[in-house]
Amino acid sequence: MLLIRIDRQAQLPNNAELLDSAKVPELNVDLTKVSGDRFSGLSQEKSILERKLYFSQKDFPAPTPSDPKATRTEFYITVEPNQPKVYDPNFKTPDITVSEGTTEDWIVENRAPEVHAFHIHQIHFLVLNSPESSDIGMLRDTINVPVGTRVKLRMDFRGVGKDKNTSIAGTFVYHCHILEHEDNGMMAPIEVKSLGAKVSSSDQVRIITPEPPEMNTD
Ligand SMILES: [Cu+2]
Repeated sequence: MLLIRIDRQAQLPNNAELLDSAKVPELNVDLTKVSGDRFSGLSQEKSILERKLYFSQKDFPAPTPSDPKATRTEFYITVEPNQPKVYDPNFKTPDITVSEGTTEDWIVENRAPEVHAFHIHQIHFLVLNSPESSDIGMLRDTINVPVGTRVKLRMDFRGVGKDKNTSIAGTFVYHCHILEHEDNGMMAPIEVKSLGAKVSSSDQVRIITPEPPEMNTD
């Protein structure tokens, strides 16, 4: 199985948490030449659903004796038509539920006054559109979304590869890759429902985790 991890995060303003992955050499993938792995043919897949997500944030007064004008900021990543809320680690219901075996197109907008970076665990996406033209056509798990712009991503929930030894079923998170934002609410859970019948009991099912060891919640 070929695992492709592509990170281009050096341009992030707050990259203290990203030093390790920033050293990962960039990998340019010719999609037409990728075959026999779980990313094969993603550009030709038909998206079953388009979702719109957006980054936003809100400041609240948080005066202290030394700084009566101090504020704190809540950060949100929201899927329409939900209302913005900070991440609840004790969530009962995931914000998004998808079926393994599908692909979806997600538009991620930045409606906040600063840059945010969309990052998802467990899967990768194909960048269909981005204000950064060099992002387009790349397989990524992280992408910068500059202020007032949007990206369009083909999310690869196909999971079970042709060799049927991989599965991405389960619950995991997507979040802003800037640590301060993620820690202050900009994260949400997604559940990938198992393909079930398509994976027989004789198949060896293994959860793959494309995340390298990183600091903090990643
Ligand atoms: Cu952010």
